[in-house]
Amino acid sequence: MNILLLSMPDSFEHMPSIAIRMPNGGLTSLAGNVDPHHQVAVADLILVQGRVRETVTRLVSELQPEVVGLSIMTFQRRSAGRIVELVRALKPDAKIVVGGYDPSLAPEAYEAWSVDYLVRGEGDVTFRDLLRAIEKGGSVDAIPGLSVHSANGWVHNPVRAPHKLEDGEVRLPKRDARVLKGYTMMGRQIDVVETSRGCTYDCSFCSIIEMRGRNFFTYSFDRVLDDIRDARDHGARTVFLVDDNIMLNVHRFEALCEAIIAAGLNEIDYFVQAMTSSIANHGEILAPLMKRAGFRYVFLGIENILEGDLEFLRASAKNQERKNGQEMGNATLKAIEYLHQHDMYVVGGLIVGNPGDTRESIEANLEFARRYVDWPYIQHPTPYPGTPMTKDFHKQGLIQIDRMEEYDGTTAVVRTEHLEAEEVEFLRWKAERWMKTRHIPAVLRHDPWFVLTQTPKMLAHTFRGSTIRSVLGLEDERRAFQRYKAIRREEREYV
Ligand code: B12
Ligand code: SF4
Repeated sequence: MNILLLSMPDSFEHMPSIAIRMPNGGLTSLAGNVDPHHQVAVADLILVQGRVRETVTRLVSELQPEVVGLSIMTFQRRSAGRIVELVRALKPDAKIVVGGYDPSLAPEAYEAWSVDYLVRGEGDVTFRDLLRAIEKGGSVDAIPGLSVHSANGWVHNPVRAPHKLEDGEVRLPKRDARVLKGYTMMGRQIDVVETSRGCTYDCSFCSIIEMRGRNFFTYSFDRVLDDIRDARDHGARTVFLVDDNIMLNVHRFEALCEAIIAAGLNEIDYFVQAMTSSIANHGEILAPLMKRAGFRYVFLGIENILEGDLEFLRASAKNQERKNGQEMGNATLKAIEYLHQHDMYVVGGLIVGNPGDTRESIEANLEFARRYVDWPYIQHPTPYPGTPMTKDFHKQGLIQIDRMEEYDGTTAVVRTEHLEAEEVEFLRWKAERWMKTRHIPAVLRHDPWFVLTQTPKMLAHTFRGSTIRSVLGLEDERRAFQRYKAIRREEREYV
């Protein structure tokens, strides 16, 4: 069968598509796990953000897919709905399947859509089984993890247990299935690689636990190294390790760094998401090893520098520094110190706008980011479907916006007990633009051509809505912020 898999075009403030366009790892994993006789095409629509309709129309007409699959995050739901309508109009007999975080966590939102199947949780085996059933005209009743749109409404089959990755059940992703080009991380081709799935923490804002429960499964190093080689052979010079929590087993992560070095794969730049506690508590050994293995950017889930906010986010434990088993306090500064000592850059993940936040507590976090992080990745708490945080926000009546396309993490959709959502966003927006400019010299040293050719566009993006007058203080910055909000609203019309 011909199969077309699409990831959505929507991006958010910290991933401007001028500079960062990453492949969707889920879709290439699906492509690698279907039976080999199928023709699978993967199209990451982030690569054609300004030409979505034309591209989908062309692909459907060229490939004549019998099955079309869409991978959807919550803030991409509206675009996904429009793409489903387009595909339905172009090829009414195609079976349409939706999967990923949003369909898994909010299946009820898809009930009225013109889609045939919804895959909940990991899709590698569920999708393979579904294709087998469609091809043979067999029953889909016994496929765990699948929801089926029948004449009498939706039937939700039982959940599928998370895949045990060590046993080879999940095969390598198939990068050859990609039909669009242009993946980049500031001028260098980027790819994504998984080494594990899952996490055993339960931060209140994170969708991962609702998606798959609290568990942690790992791929063998042989498989991981093969995957990195495959990414490199397909042109990648930067690899993002997309594990939910790669630092959960620090000793395994150390061994992974050693394995990358031994395999000579350390000429690649690596980007990873890390827990501050792991880096702070093991930094002496870990940080120099990471540097040798090629790690360049480390996204630190700092979340917040204030204890009260960390408690609300249920993120205190993963931000705890320990010595000889004793709790020593917040691990953040220690972790940053280790990374900086070894010339790695800190992408500072902070969440501001929590229920108890005042102007002063938000400013304290912004000041921290200004002083210590190399690239700010400051977000607002966002009530994604099914998370404990969402329940809290509903209970407290703090949700101000329910338009899902605005749930992108940098649009404040909830208020605090003291500040309106829009005020929270204004504070972040005002501070963060300037922080981003400070990283230009570091990128210039690494990727001079990218900086020389793309800086005007990048600055125009970062400062969109601002004018010379507003930058010089001759115009109220709130007016510039309102212009930014209006531009952002227009940008969201991807389809
Ligand atoms: C890597 C990652 C990113 C990367 C790369 C994204 C990319 N291009 O793939 C970057 C850094 C860019 C990113 C950014 C964002 N991300 Co992100 N990201 C992740 C992360 C860590 C891993 C995702 C991954 O690759 N997993 C590995 C693959 C194999 O698994 P998978 O994608 O889940 O796919 C499987 C199933 O979902 C299913 N499936 C998926 N699609 C489909 C489609 C079909 C048809 C079928 C059948 C099955 C299926 O089968 C796949 C194979 O088993 C997750 C999870 C986490 N712990 O934080 C968050 C996560 C997905 N991101 C999230 C969010 C919110 C964002 C942002 C909006 C803001 C942010 N928090 O940073 C931005 C927006 C991105 C943008 N487009 O601009 C949320 C999504 C929540 C939600 N309910 O939608 C998550 C869950 C994190 C969280 N906060 O809880 N992200
Ligand atoms: S540690 Fe990371 S992956 Fe695990 S629950 Fe918290 S935010 Fe999610």
